[in-house]
Amino acid sequence: MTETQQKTSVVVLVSGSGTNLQALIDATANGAPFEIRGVISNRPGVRGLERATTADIPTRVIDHTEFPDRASFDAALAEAIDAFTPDLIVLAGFMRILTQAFVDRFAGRMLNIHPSLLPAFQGLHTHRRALEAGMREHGASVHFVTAELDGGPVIAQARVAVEQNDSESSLAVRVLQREHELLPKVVGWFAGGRLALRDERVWFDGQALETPIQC
Ligand code: NHR
Ligand code: GAR
Repeated sequence: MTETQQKTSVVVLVSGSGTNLQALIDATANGAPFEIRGVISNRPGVRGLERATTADIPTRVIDHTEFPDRASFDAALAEAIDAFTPDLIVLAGFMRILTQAFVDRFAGRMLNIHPSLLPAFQGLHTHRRALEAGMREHGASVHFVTAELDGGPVIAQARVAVEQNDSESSLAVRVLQREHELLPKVVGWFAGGRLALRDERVWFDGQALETPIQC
């Protein structure tokens, strides 16, 4: 990237502690090819908002409980995002299901990090469900967001071995550590122009991915 080129601008959506947001902030402080233009939370007062403020990143709260339905919440969220004119939207621990209209508006430029080896364990409580299913391997995935919940094409995954004595929280901690490497890496690829969503597939360096990249 030359000096005169703008960095890829990112808006991060959070709902909670924001440790994945922190990993992105730390990456930008270490020369990553993207900048975080804004952080938006659907919940007031969460740690993710504090992390943004500490890093001098503008924040917005769009509290979903103040809207009568998903469509009106999503319209307000889209407006808040557009005010930052980002190249990319990253869902980092964002906990609201998004409508088809919202997803279509940002098609091909919205990523989510999900705490499972997709397509296994879409939805919530993934660590508990992986343990209950007796999985020996678990992990996290970054995918393009489509209307199908956690069903968009997967870009990359990080795998974690499940230990005999793992609890939901011990497993979550190890997966989260890997998320913190995985997410900045994939966002960096997008910023470098290496990633695209086309024909419902992930393209990486000009080739359609057959399987997710293993990180
Ligand atoms: N929206 C669409 N259209 N497609 C995806 O792939 C999405 C999405 C919105 C969020 C993140 C996802 C995850 O990684 C995500 C992917 C929330 C729920 C959920 O059930 C499920 C999956 C994800 C995020 N949310 C409840 C709801 O009614 C609320 C739960 C809560 O507030 O705690 O929206 O796991
Ligand atoms: C992460 O494990 C993320 O993958 C997961 O929530 C955690 C958020 O942590 N996301 C979801 O479950 C989305 N429904 P963080 O707020 O510390 O980044």
